[in-house]
Amino acid sequence: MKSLLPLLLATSCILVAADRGFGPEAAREELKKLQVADKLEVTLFASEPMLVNPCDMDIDARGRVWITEGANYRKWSNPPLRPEGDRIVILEDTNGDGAADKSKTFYQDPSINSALGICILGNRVIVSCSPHVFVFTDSDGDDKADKREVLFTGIRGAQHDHGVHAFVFGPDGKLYFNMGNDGRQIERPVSSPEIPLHGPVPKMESKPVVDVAGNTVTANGKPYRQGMVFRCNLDGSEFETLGHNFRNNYEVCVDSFGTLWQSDNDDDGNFGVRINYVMEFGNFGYQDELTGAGWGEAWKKANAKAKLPDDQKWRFHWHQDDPGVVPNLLNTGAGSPCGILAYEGDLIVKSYWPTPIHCDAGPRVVRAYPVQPKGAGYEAKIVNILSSSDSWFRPSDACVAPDGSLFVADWNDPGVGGHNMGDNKAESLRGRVYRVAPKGHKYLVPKVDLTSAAGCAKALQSPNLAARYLAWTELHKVQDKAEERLRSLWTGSEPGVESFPNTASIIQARALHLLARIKGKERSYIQAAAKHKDPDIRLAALRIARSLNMDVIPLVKQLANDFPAIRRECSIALRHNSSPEAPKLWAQLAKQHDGNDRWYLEALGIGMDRQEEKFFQAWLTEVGDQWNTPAGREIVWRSRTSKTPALLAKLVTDKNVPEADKARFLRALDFIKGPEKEAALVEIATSGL
Ligand SMILES: [Ca+2]
Ligand SMILES: [Ca+2]
Ligand SMILES: [Ca+2]
Ligand SMILES: [Ca+2]
Repeated sequence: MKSLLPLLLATSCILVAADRGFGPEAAREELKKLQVADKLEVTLFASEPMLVNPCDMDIDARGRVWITEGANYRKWSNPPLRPEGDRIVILEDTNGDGAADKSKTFYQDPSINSALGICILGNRVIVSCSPHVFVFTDSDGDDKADKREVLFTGIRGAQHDHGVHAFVFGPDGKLYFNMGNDGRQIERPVSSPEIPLHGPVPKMESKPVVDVAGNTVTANGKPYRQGMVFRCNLDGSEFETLGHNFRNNYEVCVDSFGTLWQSDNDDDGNFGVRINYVMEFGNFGYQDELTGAGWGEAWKKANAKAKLPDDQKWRFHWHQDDPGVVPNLLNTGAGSPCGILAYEGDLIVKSYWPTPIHCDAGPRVVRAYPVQPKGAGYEAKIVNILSSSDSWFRPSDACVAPDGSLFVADWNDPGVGGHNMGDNKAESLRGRVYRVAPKGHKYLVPKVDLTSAAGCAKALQSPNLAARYLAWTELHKVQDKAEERLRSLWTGSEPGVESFPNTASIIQARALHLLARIKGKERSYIQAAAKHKDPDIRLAALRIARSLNMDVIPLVKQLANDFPAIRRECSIALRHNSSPEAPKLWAQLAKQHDGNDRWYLEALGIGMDRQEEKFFQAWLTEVGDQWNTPAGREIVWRSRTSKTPALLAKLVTDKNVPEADKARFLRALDFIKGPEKEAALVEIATSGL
């Protein structure tokens, strides 16, 4: 669901809509057009009229599918196709045949028309619907909401695909979510967050969110721009901006090591859809960082001398050649990226790694992106899981069920949303949910038992996030009473671990997050994790220490000569760290830059934020007159200090530096202000070049 060319397509297909079948029988017929990856099978879990127009989906620990509907999407909300408002429905398979046979309405109200996000946390449900993020509570367990609260408000992008998106529960007990570039700002209520269960949201006093870095979270270039991604506590406190300058980053997912994955949509028609590893606190380059100019300007400038091939456009679209921009993980061409998840089960993809699985409603495909580390970053492949020759197949979201099977919601429309829908007759709105699993794999959902540590430990191993939330919360609550059981997961001796042979470290990481949050034991578990044989566990150790506001200096010292990805995380841990040892440690990390690893260079840049002068000087002191090496030149290019302009001027006026590199060094000067820069410009101008 995202703005796209199919607007045209949608209009031309409206005529066809009338001839199309409607209801379960038509859905079963269209199911035959779906193509699924080898050894897997796709079945129909639910169809209209049980649900229509699924905007977003979550699956609870009992394997029930929750859907936010979008019958009242855009112009169809005024007057609404459904005057009572859009619904949140719960679809349940009560007899284990793999198809829903029961549909309940959890909540219905115009205030959740076309809600783009739903997240089930026990008896609480977080619903993202610009301008608000609501928390609904079912106090008596009858599957009907009893209480409505406002967690965040003041977000722009109401009835827009680029507003606020779904929340997910992280392995650290925190919430992660994002908003596209129409969200722009976020506020929190000042007084009681509770409002009447139904009806328009009453006017409430609110104030802008200021994040942990001290920045007001507003897309005004000071410093944030465009789409952003966030982390906060369950109550919305300790709010962090983890990345910015996306266009329409549709959903974020986080794996058990705490690594974030996201998709982002291009300016439609420019073949620039991308998948990102979200390096924390990075700028992802949709607009010019300095001026906020659109990417077209950079593209025009680049083409002024000679026309560049179109397949180079993405570099300019995401300002990939500017210092201070984190590289893309994957470019996937044209599309309309929607829901994403970090798959950590063993039914769909056999991987030693958490695998992002993602819906792209444009090319009508659900893909897995198996990821491998590469230097301080990652590389990924593309594996198609589900696609269709039916032009109405529009995968809007994917979720993993407690048995590890993959559920896919299908908006079902000739277009991808983007302010339009061709399926727009109230009496015949369509929407589907499919289940993908190995052939013949029955939909059996293990019962979650939270009354014992053993039951919780089992649920913590579930591939399903709602089950993990329940387990995490209970295990965290009982603290050291669960330590023994968590230790056996941590050391790999828990029987359950054997059923996830490929994901042993994933389970260990989940246990670690809890062990390191047992009061008084934090340090000893983080220490053990920092010495662990799996680099991702060492990486998690640094992240947990940061999350607990511990002194990270001893850890950085310990890990400062480790693999590039760990050193990347060391640099990020030094960001805004005021220890007198930080500059020297950063210099130690900088000296290990190989000159080619852009991920590493950007991590160094993030680490030196607000302390550029001190950190850069520490590096200069160490390297002395040996700064002018391939790696040293990159560090100069990325730095923004009073010492930088003179060094850049040296490079630009050096006859041995190739012309293309000179252009890069000149561009780097744009990011620096002050008299040193002016002096450098004069030097370059008078050098006779
Ligand atoms: Ca059934
Ligand atoms: Ca209730
Ligand atoms: Ca989702
Ligand atoms: Ca539809």
